[in-house]
Amino acid sequence: MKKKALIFGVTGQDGSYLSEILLKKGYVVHGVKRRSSSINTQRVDHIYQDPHEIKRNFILHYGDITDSTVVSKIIKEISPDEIYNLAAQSHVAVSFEVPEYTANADALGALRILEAIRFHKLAKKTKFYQAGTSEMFGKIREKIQNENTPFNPISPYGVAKQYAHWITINYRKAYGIFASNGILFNHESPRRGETFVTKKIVAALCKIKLKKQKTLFLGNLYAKRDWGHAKDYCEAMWKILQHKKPDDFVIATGKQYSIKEFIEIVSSQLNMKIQWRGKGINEKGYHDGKPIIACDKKYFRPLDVEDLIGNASKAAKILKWKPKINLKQLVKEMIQYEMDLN
Ligand code: NAP
Ligand code: F7E
Repeated sequence: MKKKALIFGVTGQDGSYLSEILLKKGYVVHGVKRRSSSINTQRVDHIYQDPHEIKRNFILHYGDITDSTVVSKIIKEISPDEIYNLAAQSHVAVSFEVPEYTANADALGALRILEAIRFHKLAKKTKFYQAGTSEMFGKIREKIQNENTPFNPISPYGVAKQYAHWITINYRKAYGIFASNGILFNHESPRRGETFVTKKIVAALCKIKLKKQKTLFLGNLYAKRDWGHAKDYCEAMWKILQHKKPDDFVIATGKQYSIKEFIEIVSSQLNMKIQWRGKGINEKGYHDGKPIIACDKKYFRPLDVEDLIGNASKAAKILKWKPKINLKQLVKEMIQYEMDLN
């Protein structure tokens, strides 16, 4: 019998890569999508429309992580071997605008799934993966963060995800559910949402190169992130649930770049030399004498996580996981995708 996986957040960046990975491994993949007034399945349409076997193994259900009735009903009906909770209001800046909704979806969403596993007596059958985040480290307490680094979240998103992290551990210990947390650092791809900084930079610089856009407006250029490729990180999610016991794992590359350095990597691959002039909000990036990058107050957050870099040696040792795609290769793939669109 084929294993059954259920993915909440199947229409997102990670949901789409994880679906592909699980289908290749022979799973039947059930995904939960939200009803929306415009199409929100672009990232998985290529799977759904595949005329071959893969289609029959990929089944979508309507649902919402804020609706415990439907969460419970879907879990009971499918009785999955593995559940991946990737559903979230995942934008940190937006979480300051919609903190209550973010808490409902990102914190209580995990609880709703865990309660359904417990209530339907699936504790011995269903494994649970919670999509935790480096944003929980917030204003960092250690220069390099690992599984033992204390959390110190500074956004409504980070606080909500911390609840989900601890409730996952609580249900593991209290009810013996195989419930594991990934603590994933930033991961990107051509399928990244348009308003996250890497996608925004790559898309805009490609358009500027093609003279279809004049200026890219950004916020904090000095924040540093540890960026990997979503495909590698989704493979890690699966490995986390295949480990012999439930546990928590940091997934990261161990390399860190600032937003400004990321811009320079992208612009150098596009053969565009950038010169920086000015300070603070007035800092600008010039190309061929023209200001193509500028700052806009609206892209600054009330509080920003400045400095993240992860140590994934536990995952390397126990799960034999290592990232395969480096930042330059990731940028190359993202540029290629944008150029093909233009
Ligand atoms: P994403 O592209 O924003 O995808 C989020 C998914 O959640 C989408 O399918 C979205 O559906 C769904 N969703 C949002 N609210 C929902 C609700 N109320 N009910 C049901 N589904 C809902 O995020 P991602 O980058 O793939 O990240 C996947 C997960 O990992 C998220 O939980 C995120 O917080 C976490 N994470 C991401 C990163 C990263 O760097 N990418 C790092 C650490 C952790 P729609 O398509 O309808 O919007
Ligand atoms: O911002 C700065 C911004 O929105 C990265 C999510 O997947 O990763 C992601 O959260 C940095 C921040 O990612 C703009 O201030 C400057 O310092 O791409 P981002 P994030 O906030 O790190 C974590 C691990 C998650 O879990 C989240 O779900 O870039 N920045 N200028 C900007 N950021 C954005 N979005 N837009 C700008 O114009």
